[in-house]
Amino acid sequence: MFLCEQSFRWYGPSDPVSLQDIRQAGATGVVTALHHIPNGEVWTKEEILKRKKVVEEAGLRWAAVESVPVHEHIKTQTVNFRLYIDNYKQSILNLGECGIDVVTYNFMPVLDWTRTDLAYEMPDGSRALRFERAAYVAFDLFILRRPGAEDEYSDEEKVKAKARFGQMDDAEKQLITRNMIAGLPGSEESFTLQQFQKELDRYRDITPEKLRANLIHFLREVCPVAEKAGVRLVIHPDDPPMSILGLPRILSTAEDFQALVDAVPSPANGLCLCTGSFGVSPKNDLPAMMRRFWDRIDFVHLRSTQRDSEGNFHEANHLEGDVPMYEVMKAFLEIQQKRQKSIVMRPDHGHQMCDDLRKKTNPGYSCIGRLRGLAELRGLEMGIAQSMVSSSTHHDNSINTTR
Ligand code: DNO
Repeated sequence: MFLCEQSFRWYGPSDPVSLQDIRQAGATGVVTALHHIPNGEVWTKEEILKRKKVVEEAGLRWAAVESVPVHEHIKTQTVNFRLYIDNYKQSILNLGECGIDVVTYNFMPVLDWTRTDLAYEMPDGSRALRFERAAYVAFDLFILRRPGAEDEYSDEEKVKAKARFGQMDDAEKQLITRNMIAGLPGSEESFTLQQFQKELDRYRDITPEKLRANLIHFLREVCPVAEKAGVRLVIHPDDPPMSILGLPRILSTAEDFQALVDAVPSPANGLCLCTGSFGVSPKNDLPAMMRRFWDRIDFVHLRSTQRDSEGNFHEANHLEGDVPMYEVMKAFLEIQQKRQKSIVMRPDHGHQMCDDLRKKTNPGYSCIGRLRGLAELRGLEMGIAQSMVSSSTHHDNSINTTR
């Protein structure tokens, strides 16, 4: 039976979580990126092999890249974007030649993932990442003061945001600014308010249709190279799955990914199914998406979120919240049997808890919370796998695993 390849994200040698920690969490794979290489430059074989060696010397496998970032000029098709596409192709070829065959990327303009609060206290004292709608609207209207923003919110939202802003002291205003635009781990970019407004201005004329066309152009250029290199590109969905600060976002639903497949049917055009990102929208049926895109999913992020009727959400424990993790895992196991291969999975994010509360950690990427997540997910997988085996044979009901 094919079970998932359990992996852990690692930000590289400066990550406070060590490769040994990752091994002790029970992961066999590492998901990492060469964050020290400036966005847009080629990842040389030398640099790739250096990282690969470090990972392998720790007894682990470099299972997926997350991410080779897509330069903003590619997304907007401005200035020297052709050079950046050529560089991207070269990085993919180099990764393929070094034996790395899953590459994650995203096409979210300017900002990667976004939260208002990185230390939301849960009833058990652990800390979670949270998106608070009123604080977000308050940031947009009264801190960023984005031109035209008032037209995008309802009167009720504006009243709530005003009240929320009134409660903020200077420290909170600075904190929310930092959280929103100074770059969460892995985002590759960070901005001041002035720089950020400039970035927004560059997108003034970029509609969602235009952004999608630019993504399709990028995929038409890069997928043939990826195919040759034996690499699958997997796009990470928008997090959260909606437009942020007026910026277009085009990978928030199943139909968004379908549009990419229709335009670029290349087998190299894949999906990173991030249940926490897609799961914020009640419209996304995650087990159905897993089954629908079964042959294009080569990387899975497992995480849950808890939303409320006001548009707030926080990150729940991995087996709680709105993501139906049992059904997701069942579908995940099914597609791996159908594909006859193991697919890389990582427990996404995790609460800051226990000892980690007293340490400096990367938001969402502390060790113990993810270790808890992985342990729970592994147990869930084992239970489902065992019952799948037991119901399919009367004689041998042990799991003969292949990873
Ligand atoms: C956040 C991550 C994202 C992701 C990128 C992929 O925790 O899931 O930063 O790595 O969007 O390109």
